[in-house]
Parts: sequence; C-alpha cells; structure tokens
Amino acid sequence: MTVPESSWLQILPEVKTALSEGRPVVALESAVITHGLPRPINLELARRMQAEVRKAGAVPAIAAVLDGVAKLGLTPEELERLSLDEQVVKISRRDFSWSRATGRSGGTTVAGGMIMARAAGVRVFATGGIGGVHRGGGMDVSADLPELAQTPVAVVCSGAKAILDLPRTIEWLETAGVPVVGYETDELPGFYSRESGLPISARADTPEEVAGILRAHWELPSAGGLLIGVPCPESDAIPFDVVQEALQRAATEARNVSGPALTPFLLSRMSEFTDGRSLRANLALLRNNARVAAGIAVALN
Ligand code: PSU
Ligand code: MN
Repeated sequence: MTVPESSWLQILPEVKTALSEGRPVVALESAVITHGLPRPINLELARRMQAEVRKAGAVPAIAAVLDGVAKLGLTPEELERLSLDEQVVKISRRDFSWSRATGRSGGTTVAGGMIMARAAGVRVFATGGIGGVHRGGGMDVSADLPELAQTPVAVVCSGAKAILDLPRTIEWLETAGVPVVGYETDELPGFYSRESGLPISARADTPEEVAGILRAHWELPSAGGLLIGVPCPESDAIPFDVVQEALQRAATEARNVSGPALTPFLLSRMSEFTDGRSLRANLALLRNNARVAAGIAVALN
C-alpha cells in the first residue's frame, strides 16, 4: 500500500516500511505515558508495550507530538525525551493546531492518536482506557467519544477509566453506533477491575473473531471506530468494591479540579488510596492490551 504522508504527520521509517509492505502495525497512545503514569515508570512501560507488540508479530508505533510535529512511531531517543520531559502537554483533537503553530511537544490522547493512526492507514490502536462522560451533571465529555464515532480505528483498551460515569459513557457509545466488543468477556471491563456490570454489544474470544467483526464493520458506509474491551489480567486486577471506595475518596478531593487536569489528578490519587495496586493494575493491563492488539492486527492482515 502507498503510505500517505503530509507535512503535519511524520511516520517513522520502520513503520512506513511495514505499512508499505502490508505488515501489521499497532499504534500506541502516549498521553497515558506523559500524563497517566509517574516518571520514570512511564518510560519503562512504553518500552514494554512496544516489546509486547513486537513479540506478537507486529510493529509498534507510538503516536505523539514533538516540537509541533505529529509523529507516528518514535525513535528510542524521542521516546525517552517525551517520557521524561515535564513540560509536555496533553494533545487531543482540538490541540493539534496550536501545538503545531507554537512548536510544543505532547502526549496524544486516544482521540489524538486515532486521528494520526487513521491518517497513516493504521487500523489498530492500543491503550489503557478511553476517556468518557465524567461524573456529575456537567458537560465534561471526552473528545475520545466523538472520535470513536467518526474515525475507523479499533481501540483496544480495558474499558473507560473507572473514574468516569461508565453507564452514561456506554449509552453515549450506543447512541453514536460504536460497537463495544468484549474480548473473552460478556461485560465491559471495569479498567482496574475485570468487571463493571455493564453490557457490551458483542463478544469475541479470539483475535480472528475480532478481526472478522472489524472487517464487517468497515464494510458499512461511513463506519467509524470500535472499542475492544480486554479485562485486566487476573493476577493484577482489583476487586470492584475496592476500586469504588478509592474512587469515592478521589472524587471528593477532585471537586476543584477540572478540564484536562482532572484525569491525571484522579489517577494519581487512586494510586495512593490503593497503596499502588491501581498503578500495578494499570501497568499490567497496558502491556496485555498491547499484546492483544498486536494479535488482532496480525489477524486483520
Ligand atoms: N487512561 C489512563 N490514563 C490516561 C488516559 C486514559 O489510564 O491518562 C488519558 C487518555 O489519553 C485518554 C484521555 O484519551 O485520558 C482522556 O482525557 P479527556 O477526558 O481530557 O479527553
Ligand atoms: Mn475531559
């Protein structure tokens, strides 16, 4: 396939070669690296996600913005710089233009990474959890949701972050026509917990079955994205009620925090309130999701 490129998007040579030869590529989210995990564990985790993708037979491509340039696939030096830089911003759909104009660097959200993946022709994207509808009656709805509605990329994740209003997030996705596929599960994974009690639209038990659903979905006119929900590995998952209690406490403290700062704030408080268990679960599910995503990308090829 001919690999599209424009001046705003630079594709790493290794990734470009894989794409032009028709080999499987998995795009990886980077806001979770820059804003979702503490340094320097974030760098270690990013390297491990890349290694999981390679081990499963695909080429990893971390999506990020460096000095205003959207990059799909980072060199080891670029990854180190992105992970350890404390000035990096969080880049979602609305932020590409100003970060480009001002030459800023940032980690891209699910929405941001999906846009980049699609522009390059990458169909499978891995992360921890998507953004969604926040709790409370306000208007804080992540740009990840409308992106899933419009951009034909499969997002492999462990559901939406537990800090969100999950029932309303699922309703939003249903309204927008985004399939939510449970991978080896009959319910939406609850991020730190394997369960959430919330329904999915379909279940798949192998990468081939997921690939079949993806192919069929993208035969629809103007089809958008899909959510593939993979539960956190059993060894590191946290029971549902333990997560709920920590969340209550974190949410109370977060009353004066809003906007893009809210997610990182809640995640770090959750880690303290669970004695690091939420962090361990997060790391485990991220690696596992990278592995599963690579299997799906291979099957899709
Ligand atoms: N999941 C995590 N940590 C994170 C995020 C998700 O465990 O940091 C990030 C993702 O980049 C996701 C974003 O796309 O939060 C959603 O943020 P917002 O609600 O501002 O759109
Ligand atoms: Mn938000």
